[in-house]
Amino acid sequence: MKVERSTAQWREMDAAHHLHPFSDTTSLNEQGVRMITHAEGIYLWDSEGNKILDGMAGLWCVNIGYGRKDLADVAKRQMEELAYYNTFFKTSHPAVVELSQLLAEVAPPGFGRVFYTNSGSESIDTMIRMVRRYWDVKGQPQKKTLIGRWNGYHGSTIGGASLGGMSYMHEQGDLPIPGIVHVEQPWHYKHGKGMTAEAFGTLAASWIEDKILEIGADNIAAFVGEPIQGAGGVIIPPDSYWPEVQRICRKYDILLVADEVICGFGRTGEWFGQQHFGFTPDIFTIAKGLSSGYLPIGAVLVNDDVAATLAAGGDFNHGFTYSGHPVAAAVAYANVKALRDEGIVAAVHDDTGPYMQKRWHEAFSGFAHVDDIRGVGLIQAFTLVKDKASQTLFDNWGEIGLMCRDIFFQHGLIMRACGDHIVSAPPLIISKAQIDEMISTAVQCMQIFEQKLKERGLA
Ligand code: PXG
Repeated sequence: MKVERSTAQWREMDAAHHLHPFSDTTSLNEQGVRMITHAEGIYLWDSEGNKILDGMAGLWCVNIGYGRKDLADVAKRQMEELAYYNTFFKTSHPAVVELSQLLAEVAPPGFGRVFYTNSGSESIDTMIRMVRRYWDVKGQPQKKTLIGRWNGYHGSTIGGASLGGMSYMHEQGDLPIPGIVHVEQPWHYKHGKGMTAEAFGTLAASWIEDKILEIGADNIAAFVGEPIQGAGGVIIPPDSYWPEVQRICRKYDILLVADEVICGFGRTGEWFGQQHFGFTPDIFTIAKGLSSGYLPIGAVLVNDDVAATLAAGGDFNHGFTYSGHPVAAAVAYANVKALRDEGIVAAVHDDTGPYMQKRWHEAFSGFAHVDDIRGVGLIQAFTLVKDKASQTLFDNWGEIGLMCRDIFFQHGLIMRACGDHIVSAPPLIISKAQIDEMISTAVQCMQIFEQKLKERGLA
């Protein structure tokens, strides 16, 4: 957008008129926003000309990297040809049909059908309505309750925020809605002290079984989880967890839903997180990497049983004006095709993913206040701790994380603090040299951070 104003003018206008997501408007407006004006590859530039390495791929979404002219061309052509038409009343269009077939190709076998939304949150709400409809059609309408996890994140709509396990979201607006319950997350470091990873994974899965037995399998519709919890701080469950969760869901005839909004489209080095962990859900939700964030689009993929059951029920009274929007679908198609045909997902699996994990572990293991260093593919994290030997976390969860995050930001590197977890998920096109650059800046920042901890008497 070519509008020439000064940073100060933009800040003033933003403060006057723009309500930001997940922000304290008063303190944000006092500090003033950073204006991001353009981007290329893995880098952003702000209105003062500063170059920033985006270690978060936007919000875990710009998998293909910024500035792809071919995607812009596709959008322009599609807008000129068919800017919009709906798919409600016995019509379809080439862009959405082509994308649906391509998704069936890249998805694990058996996921041949897709329902479109405009975001991850809408995908979650769509999924909630789908699983409840599924059990209605199956003649078991009492199977209505969904199980989510504490510290899971499934979006901001009323359904998504309810299913997620963020208590600070539940506090605002009387959530969760009825019919949604939570179990503890599979965070080994905190909840499985002294246990082997394998034993802890099995234990964490058993909490789901406990909840099923408490509420009654006849009342449970589905268990829903992110293969790796993203916004919760990159919580990577032990390998024993997901196969055991699958076994439990099958045993009690409960649908298994994977929320692949962050893990999907190559983040773990596989196309979907479920493939990394070796489990097969009945339904999975996607968004973000589907279009690499170039346009808003999300979807829900269902297996043949769910598809057939929904079909047997006749009308499924659900949909959005922009379900399968032609421009978003055309851009998503070009994006997914490029992720596949340019070998971008394969490179994360074979090359840059393993390299990042090696460098990440080596670089941070020497810091006195860094522990639980972890990662898969191009999603990684560590946790800031008060004392490594006793595995003690800092008081006031999140305060130290923000201090650390701000140091990265001041030094031209974006990583996120999720509480005191420092997380990163760069664009999948990041090269090994760029990984080196990212790690070297991060190490410098961590040295400054540990010095600051000392100055403040926290270390
Ligand atoms: N599921 C998962 C697993 C997500 O990560 C959503 C659903 C909702 O998607 P939409 O498109 O409605 O935002 C998400 C979104 C963060 C952060 O701070 C993470 C998300 C969104 C905003 C911020 O880490 N994830």
